[in-house]
Amino acid sequence: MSTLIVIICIALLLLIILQIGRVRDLAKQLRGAEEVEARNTQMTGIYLVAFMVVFLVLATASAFYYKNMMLGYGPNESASAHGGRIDSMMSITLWVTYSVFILTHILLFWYAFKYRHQKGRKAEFISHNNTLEIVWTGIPAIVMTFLVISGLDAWNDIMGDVGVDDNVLEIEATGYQFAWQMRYPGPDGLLGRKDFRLIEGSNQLGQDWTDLKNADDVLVNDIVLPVNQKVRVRITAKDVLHDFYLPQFRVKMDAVPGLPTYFVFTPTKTTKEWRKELSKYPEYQVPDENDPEKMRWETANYELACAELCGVGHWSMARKVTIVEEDEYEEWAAEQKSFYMENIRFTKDDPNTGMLFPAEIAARRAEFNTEANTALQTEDDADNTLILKYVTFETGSANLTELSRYQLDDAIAFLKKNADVNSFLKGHTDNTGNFDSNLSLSQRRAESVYNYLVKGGIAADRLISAGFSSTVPIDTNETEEGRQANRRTELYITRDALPVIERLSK
Ligand SMILES: [Cu+2]
Repeated sequence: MSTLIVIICIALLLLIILQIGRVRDLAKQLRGAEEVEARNTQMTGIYLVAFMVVFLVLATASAFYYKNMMLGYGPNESASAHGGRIDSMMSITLWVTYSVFILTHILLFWYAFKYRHQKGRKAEFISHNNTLEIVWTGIPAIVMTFLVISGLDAWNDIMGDVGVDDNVLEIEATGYQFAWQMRYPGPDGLLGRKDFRLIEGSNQLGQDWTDLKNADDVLVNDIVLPVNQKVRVRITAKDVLHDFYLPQFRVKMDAVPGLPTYFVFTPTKTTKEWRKELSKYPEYQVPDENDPEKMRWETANYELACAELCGVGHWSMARKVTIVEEDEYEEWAAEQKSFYMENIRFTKDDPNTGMLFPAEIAARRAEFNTEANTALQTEDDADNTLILKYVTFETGSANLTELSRYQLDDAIAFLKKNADVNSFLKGHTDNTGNFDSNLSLSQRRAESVYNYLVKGGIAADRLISAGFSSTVPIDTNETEEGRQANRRTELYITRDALPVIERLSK
């Protein structure tokens, strides 16, 4: 229906134009063609000049009216150290093109009026004019040179990498369909090695766990950064092209599978400061659509987006970016958990089970000392049995594993510090296999620990050891977990005399 109306309107319009033409022809015949023609050209010239004035005024006014939507103006001021430079280049280019736009349009319309057809006036014939050629080639060339050179200079500055001595926080962004995976370096400040061949269900980034720099790396979805800190973002992608885009920071770089890129920038405004600035603008003084209790400026967040049309879920790649003060950042960083420690450590994927990290050694020591001191504090000695859960043996033998020494060293240190404490080492097994061989094994294992302590400088008269085979289970022997709990070495500590051992036998 509406199409029909439009077609009819166009037909009527054409008809009107046709009729006007006819009226003019008639008028010409009546008044003399030349006079009518002269008047017409004059009127056309005047109309053109009037149109020029209205057009240029409206164009300028609308630019001012919408200036808060332009880069670098109003709420769109940049929030990074280099961003102002990009904005000022945009601004300079805008002013240059605007001046040329105004000038050329004034000339265009004014000349159309000034050089309109007039009776008896003849056009001047100019074959060539060197001055004009120089002016209209020279001026644009100079302006372009200025724009291009200052642009190149800014480009080199902004796209440059970090120096050797720079204090830089390096993080990593990996784009995939359809999200960003952010990786932080953890307390060591270094990102661990990656290899795409290691990517699997439990290792989405392909981190190489044999590289210990990976051990404290943190994986998060949203970005948190300290203000005024130089940040280097390693940018990469797992599947298709994405683009790491932080609009408010003027950061934009393609994320290309197989080709690592980077961007170095320094955020200069915290989210809080930015929100405060936004609160000055009417467009932010309206209730937020998603949270009508609050104003738009109160809920505004910096964002990370994907600026490459990468597939159907492209829109969902937006992530929150929060810029905070240095101490707030430290607090946040301290709360983050290492992906490796939480998900990989001591699982089948962990290649480092043969060693302990300093933090683990310290934690186990603290745990042991707390347990031992608590046990000694109570009058009753019945609860003085400590399970040495990190003391383990090679399968079927009494040879201590490499990692057992940490807890045994803790025990030695504890006994040295508490010289009045005696201890009884007890070996236990589960109920699989022959009772006698279990008894012998449990005795030899307890002795192994005994020997280690004596070697470590604990007087032999403060120690006794015995094996109990499977006679003292602390868990069921029906499950593997239960049996594992039953296979154990215990350290009984007391300030009293040690009991006389009744050796178990058949
Ligand atoms: Cu994308």
